[in-house]
Amino acid sequence: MSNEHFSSPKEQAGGLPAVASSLRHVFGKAGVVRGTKALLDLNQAGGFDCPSCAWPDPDRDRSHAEFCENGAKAIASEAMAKTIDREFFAAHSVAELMAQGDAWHDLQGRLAEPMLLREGATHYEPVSWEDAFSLIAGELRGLDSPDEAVFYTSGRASNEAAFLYQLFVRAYGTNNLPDCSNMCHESSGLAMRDAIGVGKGTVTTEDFLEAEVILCVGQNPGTNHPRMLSTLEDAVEKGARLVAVNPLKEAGLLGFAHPQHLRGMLGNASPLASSYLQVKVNGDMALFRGVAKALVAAGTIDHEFIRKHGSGYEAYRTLLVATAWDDIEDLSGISRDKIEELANLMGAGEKRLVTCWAMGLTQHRNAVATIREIANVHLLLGAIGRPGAGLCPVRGHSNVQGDRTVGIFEKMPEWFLAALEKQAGVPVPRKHGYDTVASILAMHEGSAKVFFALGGNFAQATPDSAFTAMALRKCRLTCHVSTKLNRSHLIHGRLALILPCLGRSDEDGGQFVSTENSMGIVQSSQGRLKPASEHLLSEPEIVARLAEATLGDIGNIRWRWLAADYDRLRTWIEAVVPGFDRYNERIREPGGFYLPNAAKERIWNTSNQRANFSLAPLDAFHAAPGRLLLQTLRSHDQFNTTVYGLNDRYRGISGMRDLVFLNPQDLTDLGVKPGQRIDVTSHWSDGERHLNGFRAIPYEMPRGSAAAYFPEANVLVPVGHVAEGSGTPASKSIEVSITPSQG
Ligand SMILES: Nc1nc2c(c(=O)[nH]1)N[C@H]1C(S)=C(S)[C@@H](COP(=O)(O)OP(=O)(O)OC[C@H]3O[C@@H](n4cnc5c(=O)[nH]c(N)nc54)[C@H](O)[C@@H]3O)O[C@H]1N2
Ligand SMILES: Nc1nc2c(c(=O)[nH]1)N[C@H]1C(S)=C(S)[C@@H](COP(=O)(O)OP(=O)(O)OC[C@H]3O[C@@H](n4cnc5c(=O)[nH]c(N)nc54)[C@H](O)[C@@H]3O)O[C@H]1N2
Ligand SMILES: [Mo]
Repeated sequence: MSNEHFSSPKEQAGGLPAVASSLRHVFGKAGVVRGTKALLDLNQAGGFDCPSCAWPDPDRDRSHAEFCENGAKAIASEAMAKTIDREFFAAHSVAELMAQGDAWHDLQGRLAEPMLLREGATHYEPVSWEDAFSLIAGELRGLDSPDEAVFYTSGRASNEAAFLYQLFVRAYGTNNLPDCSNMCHESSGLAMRDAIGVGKGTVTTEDFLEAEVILCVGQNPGTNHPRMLSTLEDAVEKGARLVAVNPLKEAGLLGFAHPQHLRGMLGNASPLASSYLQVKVNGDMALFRGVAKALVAAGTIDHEFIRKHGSGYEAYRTLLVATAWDDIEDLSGISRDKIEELANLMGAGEKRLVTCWAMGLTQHRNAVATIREIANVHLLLGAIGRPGAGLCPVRGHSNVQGDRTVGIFEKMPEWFLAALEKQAGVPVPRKHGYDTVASILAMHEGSAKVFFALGGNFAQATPDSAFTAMALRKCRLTCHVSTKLNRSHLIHGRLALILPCLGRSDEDGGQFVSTENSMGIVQSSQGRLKPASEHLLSEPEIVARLAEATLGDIGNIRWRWLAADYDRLRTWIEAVVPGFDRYNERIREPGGFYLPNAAKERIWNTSNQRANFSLAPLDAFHAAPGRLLLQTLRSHDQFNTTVYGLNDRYRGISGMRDLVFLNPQDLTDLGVKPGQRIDVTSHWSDGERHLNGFRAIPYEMPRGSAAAYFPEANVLVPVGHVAEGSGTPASKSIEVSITPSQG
């Protein structure tokens, strides 16, 4: 096709092309009137929270258009007036739908009525809500143990929906509550809880403006958190030095032309990163250990902080001394000079350092150890719990952090379970549940038989696509609460159900919900668009009716009464989760409220009540000679598994997703020409996995590395290859070999 091509990557993000792209998506899909209404309400006090990412809105001075290009795409996709109903499903068999691509699925429109796929049927058929709930309830009650059911959550569910959902699941009798966070920031949460006693970031946007140095590690904000670029631009203007750590040159880290400021519209970009370290894939642990070694050698550390708050410093110092620079340089791919330069920058001045990171760190085998190494550097500098300094894991889904806060976790701590039990007046199980990977394994071996999902696209988002598909197909029932058609509806169990729900931008009987962003701010979100179909139910109502059908009212729980008024749900959250005092009152204040964060106050809720250095052996994931290390990443035209289009503008890609980025010299050594088709094989202890006929695209990145788009490349990710401790699929360290395609 003539519109498929690749060219040089861009050196800045934003600008007029971003505005043009926003408008094309919004007006093209949602229509001019719905599109304009949605955009005007987006991220405004009293409006709805953007479903695209978890970056916070400015505390004050919200512009009339507080959205970004990719937020606009998310809204355009959700606010589509076009619907898919019984006629659509009668016209297209499941097999036909399976043959279509993810972008086509998204274009078909909003799911409009509950649909059932009977055993052996080729087509989905309509079903009433009542019958749908009694069918699921029957299946759930028919299991030998509640632990034979799995209840997945994706991070768009509101606090209210998520709280009610976990209450139902636990009252039913299991902690099998895997969520997208298992594949996302689980490694960050675990590392931070052990180091500083909270699993969340410790900074606010104000801290960015006071920082001297900001590190952006393993993150592509130009595409995935575009509103973060305006915060970075402001910080750089105020004098902060931004250092990017990324194997790939990403346009959004190089420069930013603010699409809502005249200067930016005219294409005048502000330079962002003052230095760009093209670390080897998975070389970050070595890089940060090198920084720590240099800081300790130079003596530019905060002795008082370490003495007063730290634990394990002496042993860590011994470890640093014993680590050879040769190993650090070899594993990180960054020279000692450059590492010392970075350490000098951090150790100078008042050590106001903010470190941000995302999936480039969390999805590796040693992810937890890598993030602990970053925490070590912050502890050396005392760069935590004071203005302009702290740790900032940049969350993905818009309410993934809130879902965790209100109980979506397969191993919630005892204090939460005890408080929930007391409030609900029903026993709550204590045995830990399955996380995402454990759920796949359990379904595959037949010990989990019902799969229920509150949002998301489990079949596409999870690793090892063929293995996971087999796991889902073994289930007695797969059931999805969804807004849009996706592949998880098509890779189904013996019976399958699609339960269509309201989205963020939809009017919900005048009620509002609440979400928590990446910085621990809880805010209200109220949609105002007329729902795409009269048959849609809100997520809380779906959960309540299912719970009622399955369990009836029990203990203190009157399901439908609770869900009928979200203030009641918030009262329950307040009773169970600390930090939500006067929830109903404070959520009505413009901008919402901050949840408490002990580490910000230098209170360490760790086992020893101190901030802990970690002492992990230095390592990096190695590919065998002749093989490469492949990472899976997002293009500019997708939200996770929702594919909006086939371009990746900043990386110079048009009209295609079936590609692998490679270092130009590696391409030559492989005997492959730019654009030529290649076969990719991943290697793991249990055998090989294949992705054939993709195109080789030259890109500036360290030798020996490769990158391909998620979800297509998930076929290559072995289900057993996970981050140690957190269980997050290591989908950014896949060992592969590449050969020219045959034929
Ligand atoms: N438009 C849009 N917005 C989104 C999403 C989306 O799909 N589309 N997804 C949302 C979600 S759920 C999430 S979690 C976030 C994801 O946000 P990101 O983490 O930015 O997403 P990825 O595309 O996975 O990008 C990973 C980045 O890490 C780099 N990287 C890979 N391996 C390494 C490594 O070993 N070391 C270092 N230093 N860097 C590495 C890659 O080159 C890439 O720049 O975005 C959220 N926002
Ligand atoms: N190889 C590889 N795999 C990855 C990643 C990677 O970088 N590489 N990233 C991982 C990460 S960070 C994440 S977070 C996961 C994402 O995993 P998921 O959260 O499971 O996937 P999404 O693509 O975000 O889910 C999209 C679907 O959610 C539904 N949806 C959208 N809005 C709503 C709503 O308001 N309510 C309901 N009920 N449904 C809604 C729509 O039907 C849509 O099709 O993928 C992970 N998988
Ligand atoms: Mo994520």
